[in-house]
Amino acid sequence: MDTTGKVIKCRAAVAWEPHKPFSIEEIEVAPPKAHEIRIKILASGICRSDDHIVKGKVPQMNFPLILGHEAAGIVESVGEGVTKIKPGDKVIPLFVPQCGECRCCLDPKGNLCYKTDIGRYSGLMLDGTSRFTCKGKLIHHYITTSTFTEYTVVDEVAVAKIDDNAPLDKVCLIGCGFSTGYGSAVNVAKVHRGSTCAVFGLGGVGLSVIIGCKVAGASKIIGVDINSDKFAKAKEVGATDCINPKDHKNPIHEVLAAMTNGGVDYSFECIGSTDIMVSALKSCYLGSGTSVIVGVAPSLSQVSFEPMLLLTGRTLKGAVFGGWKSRDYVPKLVSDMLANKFNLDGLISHKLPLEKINKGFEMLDKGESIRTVLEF
Ligand code: COD
Ligand code: ZN
Repeated sequence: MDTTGKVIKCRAAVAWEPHKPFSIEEIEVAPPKAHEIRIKILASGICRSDDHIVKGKVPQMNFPLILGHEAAGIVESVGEGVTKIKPGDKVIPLFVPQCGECRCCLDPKGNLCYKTDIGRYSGLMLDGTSRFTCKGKLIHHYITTSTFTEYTVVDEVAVAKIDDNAPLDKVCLIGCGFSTGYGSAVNVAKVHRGSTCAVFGLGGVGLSVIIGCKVAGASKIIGVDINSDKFAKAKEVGATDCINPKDHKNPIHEVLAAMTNGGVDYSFECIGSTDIMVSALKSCYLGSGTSVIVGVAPSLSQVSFEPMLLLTGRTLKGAVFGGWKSRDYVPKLVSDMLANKFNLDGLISHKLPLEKINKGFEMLDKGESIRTVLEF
């Protein structure tokens, strides 16, 4: 049945209010307006930042809403004026859009886009309205994506067309966690061949940083986590050593300095803790070490450290989405995966149907899963 131009009724996991489990509902998804694309979502990963919203850690967020931002699907229909993407194309929705026109998009160095809804949190399409309703109520969108639903509508600037051969249950991770970690290593830090690296936090994002360090040719990659159960997987994807701060009396930057002739070339904070951000900075070596903030700390928190750490040649950096300009690079990352430049299998620990979404979040909470991919 051709659904083009019609309202689609489908299942979605709706977050009605913070601190409540998701409820699976029948929703209505309006057709795409001009420069919008309606997508049938086939796989969506459960990411830590979705969990932050559920836990009410982003107070500006408008409820009810449909979360999910790490996904892949197939285009169902396109609105007027969409020329480069057509029904049947495989796509990844983008939580950092690329309009191609704003100051950031025109700057070859940055990857943010002024069209992003991160920070503004309107929960609406770029035209200021929503395409979702449920039981007669308006349901908000989430950071230009909303993927815990069988169908979603996304602005054209927030969609990347990918290779027809891409396995959607894997490449969904390129929509957030993988690209964030991998790009932090190869793009933001620019890890060089033969270098030493320390990765703090061995969740899906930290593991993706390790994959990036390995692809870049680092000779020593040290994983740091307070949960030693995370070490086996870290070694499987490329860590050469793993350390647990709980097993050491000395501060962790001293332990790392002893292992690396005075400090690592590159360190990565993949936890979201301001204390660890300082540890990571102290862990990189005097002269030219670089530390990259990857984790998102609680809003309004502050980091404080001795300026001498920077004066003596260290660099502190950060970026969202691994510094990738999304529409330009997501298709390339998918092609690199298909060419076996890296492998995402190790990052997916569980697969569940959409109905089991609450179970997926529970496992994330307990540290039992790396990435759970919901399949529709
Ligand atoms: N010392 C060492 N390890 C620790 C500590 C500590 N003090 N505290 C926690 N850890 C470990 C945990 O045991 C766990 O293994 C790991 O740190 C964290 O992993 P996860 O599974 O909770 O989380 P990830 O890897 O999926 O993501 C972590 C981030 C903090 C990077 C993530 O939440 C985040 O902020 N990412 C996104 C950045 C971004 O661009 N966001 C926008 C959309 S997502
Ligand atoms: Zn832009």
